[in-house]
Amino acid sequence: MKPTDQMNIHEILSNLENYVPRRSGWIWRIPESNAVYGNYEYNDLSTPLTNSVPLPASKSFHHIDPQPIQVITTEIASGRFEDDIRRMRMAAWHGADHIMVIRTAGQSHFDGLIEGTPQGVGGVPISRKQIRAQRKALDMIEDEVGRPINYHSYVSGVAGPEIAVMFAEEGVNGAHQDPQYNVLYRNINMIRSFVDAAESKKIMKHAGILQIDGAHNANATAMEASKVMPELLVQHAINSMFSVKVGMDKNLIALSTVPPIASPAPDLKVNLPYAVALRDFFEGFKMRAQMNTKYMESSTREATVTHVMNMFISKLTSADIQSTITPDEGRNVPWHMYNVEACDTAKQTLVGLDGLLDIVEVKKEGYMKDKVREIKERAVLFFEELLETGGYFEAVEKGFFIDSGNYPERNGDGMKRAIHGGVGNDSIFERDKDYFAPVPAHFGMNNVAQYGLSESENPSKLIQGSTFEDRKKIQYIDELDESDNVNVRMSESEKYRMTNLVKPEVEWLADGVIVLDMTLPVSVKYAEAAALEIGRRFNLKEAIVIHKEILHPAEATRIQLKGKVDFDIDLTKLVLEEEPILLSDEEMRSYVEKYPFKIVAGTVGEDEHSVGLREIIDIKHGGIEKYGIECEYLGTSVPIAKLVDAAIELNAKAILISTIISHDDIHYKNMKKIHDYAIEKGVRGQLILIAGGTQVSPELAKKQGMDEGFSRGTKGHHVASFLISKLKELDNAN
Ligand code: Z98
Repeated sequence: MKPTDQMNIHEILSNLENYVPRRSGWIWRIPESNAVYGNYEYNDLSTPLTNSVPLPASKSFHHIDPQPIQVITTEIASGRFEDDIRRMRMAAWHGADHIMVIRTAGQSHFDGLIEGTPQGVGGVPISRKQIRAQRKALDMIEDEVGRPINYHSYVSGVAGPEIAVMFAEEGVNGAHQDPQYNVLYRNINMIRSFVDAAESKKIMKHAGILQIDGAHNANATAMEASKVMPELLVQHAINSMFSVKVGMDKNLIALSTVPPIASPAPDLKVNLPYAVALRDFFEGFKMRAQMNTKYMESSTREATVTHVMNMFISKLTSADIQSTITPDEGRNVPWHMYNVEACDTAKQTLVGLDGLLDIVEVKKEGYMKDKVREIKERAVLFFEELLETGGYFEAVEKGFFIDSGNYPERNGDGMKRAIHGGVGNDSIFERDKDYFAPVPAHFGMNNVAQYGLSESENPSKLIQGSTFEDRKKIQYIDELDESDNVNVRMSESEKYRMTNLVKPEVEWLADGVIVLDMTLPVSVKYAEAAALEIGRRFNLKEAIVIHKEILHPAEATRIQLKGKVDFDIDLTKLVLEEEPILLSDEEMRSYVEKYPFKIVAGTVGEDEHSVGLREIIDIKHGGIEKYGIECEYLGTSVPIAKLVDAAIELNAKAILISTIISHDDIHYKNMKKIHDYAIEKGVRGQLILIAGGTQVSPELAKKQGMDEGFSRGTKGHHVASFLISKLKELDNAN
């Protein structure tokens, strides 16, 4: 795959039945010791990428792209796995190496695997074909970025063990697995869920799959998330210890932790002691830190600040995986650009906080000590009461969990589930004495002795290998539904796939979605209606307001409006502007240092508009002075002759003239005048003449005798690049 080429999804889908994932198991980032990038030494980096998109500001730091040590997660959930593949590639280039694919709504209740590739709602239907295609794509993407990419989805619901087997077969590297999730959030029978979990965990262990638990869901569902802190610790404890007992390594057991509250509450005062208490209790386990989404509204700015605040805690408490949920959760629009932005926010923050723990220390006395102890005590008391009640099942039946009281306070609004209730009730049977499963990863009693095998032997050898050892035994089923499948979807958008036609896209190829961002000088009530009317006049289809922000109750409202355009753009019909050749800052500085030169400048004719020209000259906004070019500014409304005479007297190499006024083409007339006067004086050959201004067309300026013209949007960098390139050209010519 070439970095300059788009991914060919057809190619990924072809010959899938024979594709063998190249590896299984989770891979952590590799630390980079003694990392030096540009002028800086770093303490907590991982090895760099071979292909990536650095942060925008890296341009001022020799284009470096240091990668933090934390694994970075992005959640992908568009409903069309084929379009998500392209999003995965973008995210990987921005530093994501944990791609979490959210499942379609309702899949938890499917009692078995599904086949084919139907379209999903709020996520993709997890199927073998979908998983295999995405893992295949990620195998290619990880070659491209030069870093292993962990692929992740969910081992939950009534088909948990079946999914775990499929994940092990298909090289999935991480999964959420926590029976409490089934019980509390999906009303799946608790006995069934715990039995299934034992089986699933055993399989995940066999395949080296990292497990993430489900405690974060209590943050999201609790009435007040700070009140469930004791319960969160209890939930983590139950799932972690269960996993350890099944045989998983602590190194592959991750706790899903979310800071419970968000600003304007005092974020750090609550979230930091909680994070410290968690680390104290669960030493040796891994932490997957996720941002707080409970209090997230549709403001991307607010969500980003919460994300950054949360990452400060991650860095202070050494989280291992940093999840990046985007404001999409707030407004339910899974967009490519927000995946990319959130990955950049994580990278920027974590790299920016490099070395934090070598600089500051979290206090172990006073407020922190008291608060951490209080959280731990509440959690221990909660657990003690749970045991006294008879255990987890009885406690759930009594509504211990997701209660909005701060334990030991209880408000009686917890989520009660009956031990003998829920989906899949009464579906667990005791194994017969001669029960035998010819598989290498199996929980509990397996009567291998009856076939003359010892405990240490792999029972699957009796069937010449299970699907884990012999891939030929895996049943690959392609599409089952004729109308709801990837081939049909792709044929509908084929016109836009790697062709010269383009439509805007935020979610699916050629969905045509764009966002208009506007400020309306009225109250929110009118602003919303006015924005929709603007959408109509823009001919936007399905326009809806996705964000409104009061700038002042009466003065103004900011609105973001989303809608679809129904036209496309033919790339072959576009007139592309020639890219200016820009020299690097270093190259320009070293040239001027070696060959210092001067320029003279002024606005000409009767033009008093000096701002543009000063921006081009003054160092303040990156003008040409910055590179060491000496500038003699002669002021405004300078006569043409004065500029040329000054240039001769000062031995300047160039004259910069500027005009905004363009009545009667006065700007072009002045250009011609200065060119002619320079000829008359016999200096045109040794002077570079440049004209700038908002109404200047470079082509027309050149027609009037200028060496170059610059229009709107010009920066000092452009002018300096031109000047120095031209001087080099003249030097070479002489
Ligand atoms: C995350 N932001 O992944 P359904 N098990 C657990 C979960 O947390 C989830 C599922 C299963 C979240 C995304 N989490 C939502 C512990 C979902 C998914 O029933 O298929 O939706 O299960 O961190």
